[in-house]
Amino acid sequence: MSKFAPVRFVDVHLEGQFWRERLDTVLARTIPSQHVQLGRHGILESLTLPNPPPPLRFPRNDHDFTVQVFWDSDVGKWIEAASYALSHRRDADIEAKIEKIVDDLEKAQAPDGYLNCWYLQREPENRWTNMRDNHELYNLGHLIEGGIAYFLATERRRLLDILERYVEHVRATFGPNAGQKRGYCGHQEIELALIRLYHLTGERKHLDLAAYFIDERGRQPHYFDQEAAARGDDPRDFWAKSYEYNQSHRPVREQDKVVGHAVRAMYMYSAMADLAAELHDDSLKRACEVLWADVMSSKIYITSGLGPAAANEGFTEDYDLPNDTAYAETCASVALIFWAQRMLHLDLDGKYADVLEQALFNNALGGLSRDGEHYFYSNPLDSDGRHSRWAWHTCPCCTMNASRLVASVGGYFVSHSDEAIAFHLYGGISTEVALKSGKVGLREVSSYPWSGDIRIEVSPESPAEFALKLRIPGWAHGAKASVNGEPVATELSTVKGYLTVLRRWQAGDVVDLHLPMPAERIYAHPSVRMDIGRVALKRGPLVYCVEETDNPGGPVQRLRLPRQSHVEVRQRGDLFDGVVMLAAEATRLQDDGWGDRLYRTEPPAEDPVKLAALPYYLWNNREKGSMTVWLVEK
Ligand code: FUB
Ligand code: ZN
Repeated sequence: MSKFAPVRFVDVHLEGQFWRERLDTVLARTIPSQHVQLGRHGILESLTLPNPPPPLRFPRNDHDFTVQVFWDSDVGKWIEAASYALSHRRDADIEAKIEKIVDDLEKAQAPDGYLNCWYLQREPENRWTNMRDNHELYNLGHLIEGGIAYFLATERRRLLDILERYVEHVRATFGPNAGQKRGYCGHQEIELALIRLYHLTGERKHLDLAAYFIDERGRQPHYFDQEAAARGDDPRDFWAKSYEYNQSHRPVREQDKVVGHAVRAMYMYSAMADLAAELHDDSLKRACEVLWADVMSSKIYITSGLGPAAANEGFTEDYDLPNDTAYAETCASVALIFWAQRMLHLDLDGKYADVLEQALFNNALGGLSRDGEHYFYSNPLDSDGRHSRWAWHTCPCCTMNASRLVASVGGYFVSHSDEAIAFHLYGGISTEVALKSGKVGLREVSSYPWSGDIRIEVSPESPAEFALKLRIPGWAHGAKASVNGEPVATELSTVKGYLTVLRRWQAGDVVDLHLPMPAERIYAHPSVRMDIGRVALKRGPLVYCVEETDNPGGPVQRLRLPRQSHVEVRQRGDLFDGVVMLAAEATRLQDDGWGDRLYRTEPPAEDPVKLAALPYYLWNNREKGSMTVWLVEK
């Protein structure tokens, strides 16, 4: 297995305009405004265990469920995102806000270490009785990730200490021994958090507990059946009807189809990939590869959205990818990025980085507005104009997934082993990497994703031989590279999506990489019935859409793009601080002369128009209006 590990985001300086702007927006606007929203919606107050508890803000639904059971996770995710922000720039006000939360959690913690504010406040006698639905370990997982991030940013370990006490309580509660529960959480997340805790502390017991939860999942007799019976419920009354919903229908190594709730699935696969790497477990690696192949061959949107259905917030049948009703939750794409990064470090294969990049620049980035204070939860690829960003949500999970992703995005650019450096993403960064041969300064200069012209300055502290691996994205045909002006045999030296330049490097060496970025037409497999006769536009990693704001005159669904029409690339310096748009001659169906008829024998007239397409992630940042990704092609 490859020994590549990512360079941490704190060690990667974002210098390019694209990511600098997103990061500054998240630091200055998203993180503070999210704290305001957590306060406004009663989430911060819930940590103080008000007695008597206030009425529910979100009454229990028909399945007796309220999103308030996972409010602790929203706090954990905010701490994580805010701490990533602190790693970039200390901020006394944000730190005071986190300290207040830590005070509340410290006071709330039960003497035995248990710490779940919902149960402590509202049903203390029922803890650990409904693992299937009530997110107790999911909440802990997000708090752990927050505690780790806060410790790394500030070296303050009070929150981590509180959570480690809680983890000890969990370790005593769950396990194979007499008196322990052989359970696991209905919403995976604790597993990857425990692995991160293991990485931080080096304590093997955290890795073992993560492995226990993964190995136990889906075993018979089924824990969720037993637990339901113990509650006096009939397990058959489970609203989702199948344990595919939470990927506990079979032991994880026997799962070969991606099913159920998309976020749960992606968090679980991320943990499986982590465990495969840590434990050299080929059966887990193989399961991940099979699941990866399944989702990539028939269940992912062109924008890397996952999970078409709102009913289970997840997957349905193969090729079922409706555009206007696409759920494609922002959280699921962020979690796909986690999984893809872990797969990439199991096996340095550009196919994983391609998906990571595709998710990042399209579905995931689309989840956060330009102003940094509005969000998409679901990310349809077609809208009649009614789908709009919101400032907060009854279920705010996606908001902090967007902020924690952007605040730590530097961690996805570069990896290294003892003798090699690998660039996965481009966009203007500088960093320093420690190889066996010594330190190497790296500066990558580009305006990626707008341009594929990339320059990398390599500065070892003393001349040394090592391999520099540059990702050649799957979409880049005819890439060219040179070192100090001397061409490199790019095609010959590219294996599994990475161009390897092995040489004795010295300070001042410069690599130029050219990734051609023409506008491309993309077609879906004919089994995707919704996209038959349609075409999408793409350039580099960016999927484009047509939005009514740029194409006034009625719903954009009436536009038709002739197959022969040349798609031009247009710089627009005046829009969103600079953006590359696409333009093409097209036609628009007219409704003149239809009167009140719904059907007629003559087709509608068409007028010529110039179509303008915008990167998908930027849509709905101006006036409301219709939008579509898949255009009718004629
Ligand atoms: O259940 C916690 C989170 O809320 C899930 O990950 C999202 O899909 C949303 O349902
Ligand atoms: Zn979400």
